[in-house]
Amino acid sequence: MTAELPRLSRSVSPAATAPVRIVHLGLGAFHRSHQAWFTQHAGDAGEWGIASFTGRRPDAAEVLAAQDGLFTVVERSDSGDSFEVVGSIVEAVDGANVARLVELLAAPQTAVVTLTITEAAYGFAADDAALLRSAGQEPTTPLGRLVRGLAARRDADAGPLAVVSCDNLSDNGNVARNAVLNLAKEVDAGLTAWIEANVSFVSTSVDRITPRTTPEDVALVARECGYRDEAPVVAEPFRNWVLSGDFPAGRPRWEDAGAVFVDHIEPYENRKLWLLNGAHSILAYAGQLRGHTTVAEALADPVCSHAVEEFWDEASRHLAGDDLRIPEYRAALLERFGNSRIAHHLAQIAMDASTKLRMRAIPVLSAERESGRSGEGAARMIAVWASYVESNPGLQDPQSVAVAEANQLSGLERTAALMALLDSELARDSAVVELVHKLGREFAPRMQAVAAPGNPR
Ligand code: CS2
Repeated sequence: MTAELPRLSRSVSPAATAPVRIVHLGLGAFHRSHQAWFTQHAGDAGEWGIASFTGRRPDAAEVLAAQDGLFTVVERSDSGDSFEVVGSIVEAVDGANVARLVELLAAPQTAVVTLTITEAAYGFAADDAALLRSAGQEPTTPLGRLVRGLAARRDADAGPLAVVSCDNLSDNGNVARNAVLNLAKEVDAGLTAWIEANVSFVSTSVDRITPRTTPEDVALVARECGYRDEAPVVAEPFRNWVLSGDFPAGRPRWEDAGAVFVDHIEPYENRKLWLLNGAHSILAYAGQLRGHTTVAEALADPVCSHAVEEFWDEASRHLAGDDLRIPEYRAALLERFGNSRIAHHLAQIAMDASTKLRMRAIPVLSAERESGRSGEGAARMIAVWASYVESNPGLQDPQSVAVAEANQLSGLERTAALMALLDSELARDSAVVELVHKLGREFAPRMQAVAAPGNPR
């Protein structure tokens, strides 16, 4: 029955093809439910097409290219689903096609580069630095490829542009700037000067819960929409985008779609990273240790929800400003997490812990200790991770070798070695290590959890 349906395409669902003015690196579900959705809903959407490049594998580009870049956003609320075809991605490209990236970045009409490359991809990649030095070889990481493209833009004298990081990192614009400048040095000294003068790095806080798409979602879209979409994306109704920085070559009117432009982004970033993402990380490890699979299931367990509330009380003390509306934000989060129709898998959140906890637990733990308190709520986030990796040593992590080495140790030594992957100073503080260790024992593994699947982005 499904096989007889027409495949989604621009003839099945007529959508104008806007000219490419945005290049995206990291074509995945979140990019499609967030930046592509906001671009579609900008008042001037007709002028802004996205060319979106995959990361490590070509698959997502192949599936999307076969349907002219179109895909369905399934907006899943407590009460039901609604369906919308998004057409802002006008070109879906294999990330390994660096020649196409270079061509687009050298084009003057390209004005914005957005990134969802995962938190871990902002570290320095020595291999890529070497590839950038050699003219005949192409870099393999997203930022290496971006630097190649920026060099081409300089050579073509194609003018300034904005790079917009949409990854869950605090100060992500500056982190992106530093990472790009470090790699650009490998090409030539003139490139760093050109980037400093011509490329604006915009910081953003992004938010929309986007669980992995399942075969059931694909079947649902076929049934409800009457076409075959091999790449629908499921998302909660809530979405948020806060941006801070310049767009020297222009940008879509994302504010028409609800995006907010601010001068100082840090309080918004911290509110989202600590309250939403921090709670996610607690639920990911504590929840799986206690036998749960999804965010909604874990939150319904009083042991887990208590751990979240305690962490939120600590974090909230360091979130200043009335317009942050912390009580309302917390209440809204409980509702969003409790949406049981969204099967947001804890295993999806658990990956890349060493990068995530550095952003989600450490700032709150440090701030609490500086204020003379124990920081037990934040320490528990680290403790449940430490317990989790004891029984799941294969958890994907950019520092997996160091995690495995720490796992060879035992007791306080092991806890200190894991802490050192997050913050070397706190790892030397024996009171903190003892606290984390003690809290971890309360969540000692009771079950063998399954290995985490690959990264959905
Ligand atoms: C999650 C985020 O996987 C994770 O680490 O905490 O992907 C989270 O769902 C998004 O940031 C929500 O906007």
